[in-house]
Amino acid sequence: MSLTEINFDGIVGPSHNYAGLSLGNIASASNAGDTSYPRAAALQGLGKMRHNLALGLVQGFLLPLPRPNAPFLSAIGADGSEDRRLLAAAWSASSMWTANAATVSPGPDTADGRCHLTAANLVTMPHRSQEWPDTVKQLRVAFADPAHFAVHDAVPACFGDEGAANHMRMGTDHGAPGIEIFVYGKSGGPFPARQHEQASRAVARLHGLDPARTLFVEQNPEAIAAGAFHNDVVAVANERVLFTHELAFADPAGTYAAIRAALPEAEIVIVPANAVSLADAIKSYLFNAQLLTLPSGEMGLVIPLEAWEHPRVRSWLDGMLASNGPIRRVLPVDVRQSMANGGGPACLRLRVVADPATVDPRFLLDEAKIALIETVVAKHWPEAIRPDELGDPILAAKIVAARHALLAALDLTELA
Ligand code: SUG
Repeated sequence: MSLTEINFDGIVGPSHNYAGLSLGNIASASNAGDTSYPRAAALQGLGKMRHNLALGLVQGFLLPLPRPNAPFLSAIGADGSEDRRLLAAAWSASSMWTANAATVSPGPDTADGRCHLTAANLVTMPHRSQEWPDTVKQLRVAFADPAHFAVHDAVPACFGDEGAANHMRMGTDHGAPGIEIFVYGKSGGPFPARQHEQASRAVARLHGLDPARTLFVEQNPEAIAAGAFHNDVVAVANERVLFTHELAFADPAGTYAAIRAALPEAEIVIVPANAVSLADAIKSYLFNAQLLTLPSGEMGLVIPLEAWEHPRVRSWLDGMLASNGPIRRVLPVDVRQSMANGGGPACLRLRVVADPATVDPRFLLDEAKIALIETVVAKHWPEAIRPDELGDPILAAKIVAARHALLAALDLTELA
């Protein structure tokens, strides 16, 4: 049994659009009403998957969920004609951000030795709250083997849960027992806290985590107020390394001390606000990066192009690379269509540490399967969607057919 980190990226769905639905997510608000490019968006996402596969890493994917979601509208007695936001919610392709699909605790951390996944209820945003029943259905296909996986329904809606975006795992090696850090929030100025402490504690209990290796840490309300609607906008961890903005946590010194006490090997790379302000961090998405252990053993940071092109962020990165720190490579990728809705490289992936042989192989990628998906996307994904087209029945039929074409190509029609 060889435990490996597998990144499951969300394929950007054919209804990808900019509806400004996420209060507290500055990119979503500032690009509201723009024309979106679903085909280009999906190809950019696939380009990132190819990039990471070529690094020698194991890469998987999760499918877009069924949209437009007619059952969602009928459950609230709406047809979308009187409220464009409800209509847009039913058309949202937000399941592409699979960091919010679930929280994952790998087998070495759990009481029964299985990898536990709890779907995130995403209740704070109506357009995201409809994701989890279809997400859990898909997770139960991908991780169907009960000897290795346990997939839990979302925790009750009284406690907001946003999944892996507010959860970090550290350890000496992916396959060794790790520490799990749950980051919850209290509202930041005008913006809601999406991750509630009780949701984090519920997930930790459901997963059978060892309390001595589980930390619950409060996010800095100042970071939420600046637009860090998820912790993964200001911090990312991999194995023994935590890469964080100095203003990410409500009590930074206490957080670092607790991490070092639980994991003496921890290395904490702190970016000071006088080098990269919270505003620069959130605009550039420097921390919404994939911090990856490459086959050479070195760590690489897959960042969005926006971070690479940001002068102050670039100069901090140049300094980091010139120093003798644990992050040895910086790898920029183009995911601009997703970024314009507040989703960087880290939002687009769900990390699962498991033996790839225990995962349904239909969800794992190789170069040939990426090329196959690209062909389907190029043929069926709409080139562009203007906001006033949401609700159009011809476009709706095209979006449904596009997803079905993908399911057929991947032999996953049971998820139709
Ligand atoms: O939940 N954007 C997503 C972005 C999620 C990013 N994920 C992580 N940080 N892990 C969100 O705010 C915008 C949709 C719109 O406005 O059309 C949106 O849902």
